[in-house]
Amino acid sequence: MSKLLNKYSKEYYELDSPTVSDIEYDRLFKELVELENKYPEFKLSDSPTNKVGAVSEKKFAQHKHKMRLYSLDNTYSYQDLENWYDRLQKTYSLDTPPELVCELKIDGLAISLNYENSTFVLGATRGDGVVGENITKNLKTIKAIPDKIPENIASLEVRGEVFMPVDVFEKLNEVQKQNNAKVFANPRNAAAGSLRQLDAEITRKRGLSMFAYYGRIDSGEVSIKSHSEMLEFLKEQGFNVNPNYAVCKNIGEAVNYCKIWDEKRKKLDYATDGVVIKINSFALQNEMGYTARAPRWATAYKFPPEEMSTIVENIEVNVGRSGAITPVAVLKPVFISGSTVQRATLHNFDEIKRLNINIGDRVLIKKAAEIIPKVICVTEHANKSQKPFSPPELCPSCGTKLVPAEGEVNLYCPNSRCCPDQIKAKIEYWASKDCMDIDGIGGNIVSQLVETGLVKTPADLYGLTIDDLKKLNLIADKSAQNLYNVIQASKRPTLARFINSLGIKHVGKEMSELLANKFLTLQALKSASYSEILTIDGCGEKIAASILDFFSDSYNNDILGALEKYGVVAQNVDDNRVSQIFAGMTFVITGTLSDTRDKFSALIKANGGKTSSSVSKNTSYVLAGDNPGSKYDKALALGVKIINENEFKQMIGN
Ligand code: 1X8
Repeated sequence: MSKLLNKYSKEYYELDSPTVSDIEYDRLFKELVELENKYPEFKLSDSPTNKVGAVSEKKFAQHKHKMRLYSLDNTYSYQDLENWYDRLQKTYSLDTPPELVCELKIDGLAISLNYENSTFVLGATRGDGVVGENITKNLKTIKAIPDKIPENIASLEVRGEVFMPVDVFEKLNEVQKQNNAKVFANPRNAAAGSLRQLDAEITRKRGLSMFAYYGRIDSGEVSIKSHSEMLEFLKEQGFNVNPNYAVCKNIGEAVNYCKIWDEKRKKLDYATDGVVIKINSFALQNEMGYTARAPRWATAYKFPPEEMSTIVENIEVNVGRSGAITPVAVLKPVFISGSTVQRATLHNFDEIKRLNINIGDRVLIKKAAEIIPKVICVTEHANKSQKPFSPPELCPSCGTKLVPAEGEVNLYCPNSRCCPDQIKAKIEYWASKDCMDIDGIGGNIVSQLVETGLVKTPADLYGLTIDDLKKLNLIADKSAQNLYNVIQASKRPTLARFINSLGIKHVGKEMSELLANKFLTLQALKSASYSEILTIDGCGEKIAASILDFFSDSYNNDILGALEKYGVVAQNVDDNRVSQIFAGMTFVITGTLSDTRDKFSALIKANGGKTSSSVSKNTSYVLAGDNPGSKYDKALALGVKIINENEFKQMIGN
C-alpha cells in the first residue's frame, strides 16, 4: 500500500496527472496509518506517512539554466554608487567615464525564457540561479511573453521580471477574501503564488505581466554591442520593455535618475524597489565579468524606505507569548514599500506618551524592508481635548489583572497557562520558521486550534488526528491530511531548533545554537548547572537564571514529557556534527562568497566552530569573499588571519 500511495502522490504532486480521486487517496492513506500503528514493524522506511505533503512538495520539473542567473550587489547611498563607478574606472583604467543604463528594479520574480528557432520553448523560475523550475505552461499564458519572434534566431535567452500590477493585486485580494481563500501580503507574493499553479488556467486568470531586461543571442545572427541596443531589439521582437530606462553619460546622471524615480515610482502601477545601473557596453561588461555572486558591471540602488501618512483608527493591545502587553496602532490601510500596512507597533505605553498619540490622529508611518511598520510621529492631532490613551488594567484576552514587570516598561498578563492569546502566540512561535518550522500552521489555524480547545500546549499538536483537523475551517489549498503530515514530519528537529522552540525567556535563535553546541543533548542542558551555563560566551546571569527557571518548572516538564511521549525528540548534536576541527574557534564572514553567509556559517558550526559579526582580537579567522568591507581592514589592523573561500574549503577537506 505504501508503494501504491507513493505512486499516486508522485502523479499528483510531481507529474500533475493524478489517476485516483482525492477521497480515494485520503481513504487509502488513513488505512495505511492505522495499519502502521497496529504493526509498526512492517512500516516501510519510505512510507508516504513519513513525508510532508504538498506544502513543500516539488511541483515542477527542475531546469538547469544555460547560464547562471546572478544576483545584484546592492547599494543604499548615492556615495556608494559613486564609489562603485570610480572603482570600476580605476580598476579597468578607463580614460573616459563609461556610459551607463539606468532601469527601474521591479519587485517581482526573475524568470528565464528560452527561444529556439524564434519560438518560445522553455521558461523557468530563477530558483537558486543555477537550477530553477520549469514553468513553461504557466508562462505561456502571460500576454507579455511572445510565443514567436519575428527575427530568425536559432537560440535566444531572454530574462525579465514577472509581476502583478497593483490594481490587479488589489482586485485579486478582494476576490480571495470573498472566497475565504488566502489573501496575499503584497503583489510579489501574489505573483509568486499565481506563477506556481499546477493549473495554468488559474495563472492565466491572474493578470500577470512581465518586463524583459536581458537578452543573449547564442547563435550570433544579430550583432548587438550594448545593453541599450539589446533593450531596443527586445522591444522590436515583441517583448515588454519597461519604457522608463535611460542611457546616462556618467554616474552623476545616474544619481539624478535615482532621485527622480524615488518620487515618480509612487505613481506607477507596479512595485519597484530600486534602480538597476549597468555598464552599457557589452565589450566592457565582458572585460569586467562576475564575482562569485553578481556581475561587476551592474549594481542596484535600493530606494530608502517609504514614509506614508495615515489615520490611527484604534489603539489595541496585543498579548505576546510571554504575556507582555504591547500597544498596537490600527491604521487606515496604506500601501507602503510593496505591501498594505494596517497595523504598526507602538512598542510600549511610554512610547504612546512620547509620541503623544491618540485615536483619530494623523501619523507618519515608515516601513523598512521586512521590518514591522513603525509610527514615526503625529502630524495632526484629531481632538486636542480628548483624554490621553490609558493602559488597560485587565488582560484583553483573559481578563486577568495585569502586572508591571520588574525593570521593564511593559505590563504583563500573569496567566501564562490559560490566557488564550498567550497560548496562541506560543503555538504560533513553536511552529514558526526558526523553530519547528511546521509549514502551514499559521495564525488562522492556531487561533482555531486554541479556540476549539484542541490545543493548549505545543505537545497537543502532535496528538491531533486527521478527524480533529477536519473540524477546522481550512482554506482551499490546505487539507487536514496535509496539516497532519507536516505536523508529524516535524518530530525530529535539531537540538538548536528545539531549544529555540521552547520559548525560554531571553533565549533566542543564536543562544539556542550556542546551548546546543555546548550541551549536545537536551538531557545535558536540562541538568546543567548555573555555572556551567555561564561558561558560554555571551551568556550572562539573566539568561542562565531564566534557563534554570524554565527547567525547574513542573508545568514545563509536563509538556516536555508529553512531547517525548508523542515521539517529538530533538536530534543530539553529535548525530549530525561533521567534525570538531573548529572547536574553540570564532569566525567572522565578510564580503561576497559563492553561497549565502548562512551556508558558510552552518559549515563552521557543523565543524564545531562559532561565528561572530564583529572582528576582535579573539577572532580566529576572517573568511573574506569579494568586496570585503571594513571587517577586512580591521582584521589586517589587528593581525587576525584572513582566509579566502578556497582556503576555507581546504580546511574542511572539500
Ligand atoms: C534583477 C532585476 C533587474 C532589472 C529589473 N528588476 C529586477 N528585479 C533590470 O535589469 N531592469 S536585473 C536583476 C538581476 O540581475 N538580478
